[in-house]
Amino acid sequence: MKVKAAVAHSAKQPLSIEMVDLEGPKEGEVLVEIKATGVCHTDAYTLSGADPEGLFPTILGHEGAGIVVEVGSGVKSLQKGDRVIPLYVPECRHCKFCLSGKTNLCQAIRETQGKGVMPDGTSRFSLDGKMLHHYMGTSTFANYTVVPEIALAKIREDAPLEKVCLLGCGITTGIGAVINTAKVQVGDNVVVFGLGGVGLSVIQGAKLAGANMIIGVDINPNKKALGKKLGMTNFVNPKEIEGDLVPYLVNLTNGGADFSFECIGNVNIMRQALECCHKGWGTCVIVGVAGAGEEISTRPFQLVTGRTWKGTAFGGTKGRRDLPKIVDWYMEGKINIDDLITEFMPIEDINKAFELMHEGKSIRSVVIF
Ligand code: NAD
Ligand code: AHE
Ligand code: ZN
Repeated sequence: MKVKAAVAHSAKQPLSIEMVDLEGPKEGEVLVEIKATGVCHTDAYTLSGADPEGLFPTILGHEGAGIVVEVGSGVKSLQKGDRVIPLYVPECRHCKFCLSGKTNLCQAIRETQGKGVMPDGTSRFSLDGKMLHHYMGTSTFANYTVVPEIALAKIREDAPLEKVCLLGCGITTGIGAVINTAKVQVGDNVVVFGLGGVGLSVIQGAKLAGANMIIGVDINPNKKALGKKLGMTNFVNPKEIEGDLVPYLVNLTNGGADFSFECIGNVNIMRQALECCHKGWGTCVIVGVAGAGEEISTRPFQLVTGRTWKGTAFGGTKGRRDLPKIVDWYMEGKINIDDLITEFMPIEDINKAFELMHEGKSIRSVVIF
């Protein structure tokens, strides 16, 4: 079938709206009509050319929601009409990783996903007879996409897809980083670096967890108001303080953060995020995605003296198990999605979403098909 997609022909070029060819679902696959998709910083990161797994031409997008149109042979858990959120971290429930109970990082299809193809090694998308790569196993910048059954979370019918699409990445990642990865406890002091869709959701997660101080750090002063609304207790603009940021934060938290979260993707800030943690027990959670070839460093003494560096993908969330519950939280008013949406737009305007992100003028743009 012909579908409308925003095609990334090569790195650093604007997306091009095209009618592309999409093959139907094969065994274990599902055809989904995407109704809405958010634009995450990771889409911009891959488009920038900094992603070692960035393959072109491709159809980006990994923060979508839609409706099942057709299921391939062998698909048992989904049927036509089901509301779904595509998962870039699938949940096969059979692999060593799924069965470990220690991680959400299902590896059943990770290799082919990283190569931009479906589990059978081929792509369902093409343009003028030339193969287009899938992206993160989801490719939600198209009004129809094909996704493996194990990479779809079925959600309740009454959830507004133009809102809950953001649970496909940024909001779930931020809240999950706090609850699943850090396991923040009542009374903890938390520092969040970068107040985009992810960092602001760390703030909401920290508030839900009962944190004491929730300190937001961002160089964009316009992030302060929404941070405060979501539960931030202190805002720090590194450009406005006197002296170095790390001692400033250690002093502000009376010894250091119990937990810090890097939600930018900047390796220099990752170091500051570790070093502002409390001696003896503070933990820094890396959420931001850094470019190819970049590395983090610190004095090993920082670790010897009890600080921990860890990371999180999709906030440690097992999508098929957890997303229905997180959608319920939204429907019950426990988490805020609406205030993080700064723009709705048609797919024809998707390049504007990237511009707004780079100009610091958006939190999340949502494309509605
Ligand atoms: P975003 O662009 O919306 O937000 C980034 C924020 O960081 C902005 O508010 C910006 O002003 C701020 N910032 C930039 N440089 C800064 C600096 N030097 N000091 C302080 N603040 C600074 O991005 P997002 O969509 O919220 O994503 C954040 C990061 O998380 C990205 O790297 C993204 O790729 C990554 N991410 C990771 C996961 C995961 O599963 N690990 C999931 C989603 C996103
Ligand atoms: N392809 C990059 C890594 C990108 C990355 O870290 N992706 C995160 C999700 S970001 C969502 O906005 C993730 O889930 N990683 C786990 C995984 O298995 O990819 C690279 O550096 O190669
Ligand atoms: Zn994302």
